[in-house]
Amino acid sequence: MNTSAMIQELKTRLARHTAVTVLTGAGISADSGVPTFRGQDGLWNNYRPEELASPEAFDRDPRLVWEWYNWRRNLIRNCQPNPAHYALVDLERRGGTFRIITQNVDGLHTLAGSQRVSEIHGNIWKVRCTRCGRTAVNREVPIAILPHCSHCQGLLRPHIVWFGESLDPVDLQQSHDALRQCELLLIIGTSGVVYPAASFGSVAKEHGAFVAELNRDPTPHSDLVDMAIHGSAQDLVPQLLA
Ligand code: BV8
Ligand code: ZN
Repeated sequence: MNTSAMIQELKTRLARHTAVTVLTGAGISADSGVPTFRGQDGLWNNYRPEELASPEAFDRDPRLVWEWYNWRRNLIRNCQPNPAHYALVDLERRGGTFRIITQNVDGLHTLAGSQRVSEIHGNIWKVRCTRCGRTAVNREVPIAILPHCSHCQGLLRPHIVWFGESLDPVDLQQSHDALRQCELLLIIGTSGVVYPAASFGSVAKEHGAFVAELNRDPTPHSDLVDMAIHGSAQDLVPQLLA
């Protein structure tokens, strides 16, 4: 099936189905100028993830980790949602059961206006106290290094799920409910290598959903999903609603 025939089939399914779940990754924000993690120009090409995105790295050198997050906060604050983010806002407004599960920490889905969003890897604009656990929104760029909690003076860390850390149980529950309930799962712009999100396509499929992947490049899941469409998210996603 060629791309336009696949888009047409997805449009028909979207019009018919009342339970839709969307899993997004860095690829949906790439067109907004947020660097992806892997592949050419990926963030991880210059930095080893375990050196920066892990609790061990933060224990060893919190200053280095905060400098990396400051650099990313500075990049992301100038980025705006793109047509793919806005198309998902329109999709939610059509009504029915809907949830976006995003691995992105940039906050662009909510900035675009999406309501039902589970940010399963956290949010770069939130901080959390390593002593008392309080979370807060903090949009300072650069954030003072090293930032401290106004309640207990504990060291603040990014409110982000690092490698080796568990996801928030509420986010996990919302995600699993959405994967079990949906008739259609759209997987947009993720390389599908980071767990547990990498297993979400199979979970939805086991529960009977039609699973479609929209990605610029093939992924390890392209042969397992019901449909894989290649192209940029900002071109493809709006076409589904046109
Ligand atoms: C956990 C935070 C329980 C940093 C991130 C061995 C086997 C299986 C699992 C494991 C294992 N060893 C360790 C694990 C567990 C580990 C894991 O999955 N590791 C992998 C790498 C093997 N997972 C965890 O630790 C998770 N927790 O499992 O808890 C537990 C606890 C302890 C011990 C065991 C289990 C926590 C994972 C959280 C990781 N946090 N980031 C930060 O953001 O500051 S990961 C990082 O990757 C980002 O969050 C990112 O969201 C995520 C996924 O990446 P993608 O979004 O997919 O981005 P990527 O660049 O890879 O791909 C972009 C895609 O877009 C590409 O396909 C590209 O082609 C496409 N694209 C590009 N441009 C476009 C486009 N598509 C469309 N349009 C475009 N324009
Ligand atoms: Zn505190």
